[in-house]
Amino acid sequence: LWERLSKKEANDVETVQKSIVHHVTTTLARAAYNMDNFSAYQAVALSTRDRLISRWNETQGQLSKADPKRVYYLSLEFLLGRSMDNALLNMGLKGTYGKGVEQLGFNMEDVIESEVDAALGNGGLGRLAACYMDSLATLDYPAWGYGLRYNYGIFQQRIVDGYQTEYPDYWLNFDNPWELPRLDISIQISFGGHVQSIQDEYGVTRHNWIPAQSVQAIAYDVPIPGYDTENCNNIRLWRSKPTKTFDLTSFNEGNYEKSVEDATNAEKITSVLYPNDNTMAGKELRLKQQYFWTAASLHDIVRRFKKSRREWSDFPDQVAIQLNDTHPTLAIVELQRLLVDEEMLSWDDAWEIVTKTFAFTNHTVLPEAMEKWSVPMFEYLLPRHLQIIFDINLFFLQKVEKKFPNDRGLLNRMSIIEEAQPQQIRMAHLAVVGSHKVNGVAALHSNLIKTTIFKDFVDYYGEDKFVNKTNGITPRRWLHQANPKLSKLISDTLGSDKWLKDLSLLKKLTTKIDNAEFRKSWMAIKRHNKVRLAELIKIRCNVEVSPDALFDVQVKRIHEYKRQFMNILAVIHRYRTIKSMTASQKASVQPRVVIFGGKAAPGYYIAKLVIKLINSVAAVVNQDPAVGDLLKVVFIPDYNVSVAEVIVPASDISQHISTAGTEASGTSNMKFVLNGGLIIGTMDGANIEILEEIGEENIFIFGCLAHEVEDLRHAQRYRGVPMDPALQGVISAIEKGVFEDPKIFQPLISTLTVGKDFYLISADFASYIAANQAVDTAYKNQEEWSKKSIRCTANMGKFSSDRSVKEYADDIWGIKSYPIVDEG
Ligand code: DL6
Repeated sequence: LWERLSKKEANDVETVQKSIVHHVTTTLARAAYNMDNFSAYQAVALSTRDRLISRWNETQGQLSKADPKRVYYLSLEFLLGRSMDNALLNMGLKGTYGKGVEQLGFNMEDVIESEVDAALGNGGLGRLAACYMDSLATLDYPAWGYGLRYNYGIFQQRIVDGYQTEYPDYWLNFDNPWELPRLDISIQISFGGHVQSIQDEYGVTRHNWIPAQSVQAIAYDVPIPGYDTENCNNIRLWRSKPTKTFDLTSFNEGNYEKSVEDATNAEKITSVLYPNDNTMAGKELRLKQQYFWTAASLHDIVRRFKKSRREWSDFPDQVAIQLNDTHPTLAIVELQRLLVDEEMLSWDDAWEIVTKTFAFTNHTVLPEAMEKWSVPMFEYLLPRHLQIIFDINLFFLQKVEKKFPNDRGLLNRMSIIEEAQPQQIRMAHLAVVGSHKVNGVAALHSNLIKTTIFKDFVDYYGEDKFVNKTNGITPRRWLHQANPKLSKLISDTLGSDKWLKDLSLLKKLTTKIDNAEFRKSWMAIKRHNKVRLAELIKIRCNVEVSPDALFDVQVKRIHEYKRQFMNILAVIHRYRTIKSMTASQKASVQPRVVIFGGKAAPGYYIAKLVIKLINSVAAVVNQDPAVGDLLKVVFIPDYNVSVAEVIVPASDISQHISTAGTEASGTSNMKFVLNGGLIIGTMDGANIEILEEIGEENIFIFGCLAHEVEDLRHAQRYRGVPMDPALQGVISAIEKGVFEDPKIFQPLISTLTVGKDFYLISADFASYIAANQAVDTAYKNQEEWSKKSIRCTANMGKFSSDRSVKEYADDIWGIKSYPIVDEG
C-alpha cells in the first residue's frame, strides 16, 4: 500500500492518522479508543516503519541494479538509542506525524518518550558507529553496517545505598518495530572440530575443516534513513539459533535434555553484550560472538558480490570493509579461508584481495583494552583459522626479516603471536597486517599510535598506511533533535536549516555575537534546557537544584583514566573551602551543581567505588545547611543515549579530564560544545582539535601534556614526589570519615599513594583546581560567557560526522555517493 503512496499522500495528516489507527486495530489488536501512550507509540512506530520499508526497498533495489562499490562497517556495537523521532525527522515527516498524533489526542513528546533505547553498545565506540550510519545514509553512500542482535543490551544501572547495581536490559520485551526479521536469511556457522589436510590432483595441499558443531545466523535488518534524502541504508544484525538438525543425534538417542541444552548454548551466542569499555574480558563466549558475527557477515557480503559474476580480483573494487576496532579482525582470516579453501585461489592472490579490502580503526592505546586470544582456546574453537593465522604471521615475519635482517627483538615485537604461556594472538597486529589503512580517531591519538603501539609497523610499512580520521557526531540527533529550541534559533538566524547538512555554515553565527538581543535568546534557551534537566534530576535523584547555578557535567563511562575520581576529589575540596568561609566570603561564591552519570563495568571494582564515593559525598553535601545552594552533587543513574539528549543541551561546563594521552578522542566533548556548553579539559584526544577550532579563550585547559606523562610517572615512582597538599587535605577528610565509613574507600585512596598514582591525579590537581576557579570567575560575567557559548557552537563545523565519513569514503574506502532517485 505504502509503496504506492505519492509523496503528497505520504505527507498528508489524514492518511497518517488512518495508518496509525489501522495499526492499532489490526497489528496491535486494540480498540482505537483504548490507546495509552505506549500503544500510541507502537502504532506510530509501525506506521513510520511502513514508510521506512518502502524507502529501504527502493534504495536496495536501485543499488542492486547499479551495483556500485559499497562499504561494510563491521561493529560489535551500535548504540542507536531511540529511533522514532530520528526516522520521522530524516524522512521529513515529523510535522505531519506530530499533527496527526496531537489530533488523535496525544502529546508527541510523551509518545516519543515511550520508546525504550536500543542500547547495543557500551559508550563512545558504539555511539560513533550509530553517528556514522546516520551520516553515511545522509550523504547517499552505499553502506551497510553489520553487528549482533543482542537480547540484552548494556545493563540497566540502579543506585542502591550509593552502590551501582546491575539489572538486565531485556529491551525486546515488547517486540522491536525498528527491525525487519529476515527469517529466510539463515547462514550456518561452524565451530570446533579438526582440520584434514589432503593433496589435490595437482599436488597442492588442501585443508578441509571438519567442524564439530554449527549454529544458524538469522538476519534482522534495521533500516537507517538518511536526512533529507530518499536513501535508506541498512544495519544487518545477526541472531544465533540452533541449526534445524541441531544435535539430532542426542535427540534420537533419547537424550532430550542434552539436545535442548545444546540448543540453549546456540542461542547464548547473541544473548548478551559484553559490558566492558576499554577493557578486554578474554571469554570464550566473546570469541564465539566475534567469529559468529564476522563469518555470517562475510558470507553475506561474498554472496552479494557473487551475484554480479565478476572476477575475484574485482572484489576490492566492489567491497570495502571497515573494522571498528579489533573486534571484527577475524573477518580477515575468514575471507582468506573462504578464498583459499573454498574458492581455491592461491594464497598470494587471496591475500592481495584481503589486504586491499580491509581497513582498521584503532580506538584506544590502553594496554588492558588490547585484544589477545589464548592460542589453545582459539585452536579448540577455530582450528583452521589458527593455522591460517600462523601462516599469515610466518609470511609476514619473513618479509620483516628481509627488510630488517638479524633483529630478533623486532620480530618478537611485531609477531602476531606473543610468546607467552600460553601463546597469545595479538589481534591488533593481525588487523594492521591484514589491512591497507590503519587510522586513529583524533590527531593526537593517530600520532600516538604511530610512535607507540604501531611504531615498528610504521617503520616497516611506511607512514602512508597510518592516517588520522578525527571522529564526528551527527548534528541531526545531537543538536536538532536534542535541542529543538536552539536549532530553531539557529535556523531562524541563518535563514535556513541547511546547516544540518553543512555544519560549517554555523560559522555565520559569529556575526551575531555582539547582538544583545540574540545573546539573550541564546541564554534563555540554555536556561530552558537547564530547567528540563533540573526536573529530571528531581525525578531520578530526588534532589532540588537551581537552574540559576552553574551546571557542571561529567557523563561518560566510569574509568580510572577518565578521572571521575579527580573530579569528586575537587568537589570535596570545594566543599571544604566553602565550609571554611565567613558569610560575606560565601556571598561571592559561584553556586554550582555538579552532575555525574555513567556506568562502570560490573567487574571493575575501583570504578564502582568511585560511584559510591560520589554518592556518599552527595549525601553529605546536599543536606549541609552551611553550604545550601552553593554546591549540590548528583549522580544520575542509568546514563544512556536518551538521558544524554537531555543532559547535553543543559550543561554550562562539562569535564573531559582524562590523563593526557589516554582518551583516544572523546565524542561527548563535541556534543557539549556544539550545544554551546564550554568545556574544561586536558590536552587529550579531540579536546586539542576543539581548542584549535574554537580558540583557547573559549576553553579551560589544564594539566600535563601527553609527552610529559612518562617522566612524571617515573618521577613519582622513583623520586617519591610528595602528594599535592590540597589533595592531601581532601584525602585526610575522607580518612577521617567525613563521608561514611572511611574503610570503604581505602582501596580507592591507595591508588593515589605515592608511586602508584598512575593517572597522575596528584600531578594535575593544582592546575585542575585553578581551572575550575577560572570557570567560576568567567561564569560570573554572563555577557562574556554568552559570547563564548555562541563562539563555541559557531566553530564546531569540523566535528560533524558527515565530514568524518566523507574523509573515510575519499581516503580509505574509495566509494562514491549514489543518490537514490525518487520514483514515487
Ligand atoms: O572512537 C570512539 C571512542 C573514542 O571517542 C574514545 O575516546 C575511546 O575511548 C573509545 N574507545 C573504545 C575502545 N574500546 N574498545 N574496545 O571504546 O572510542
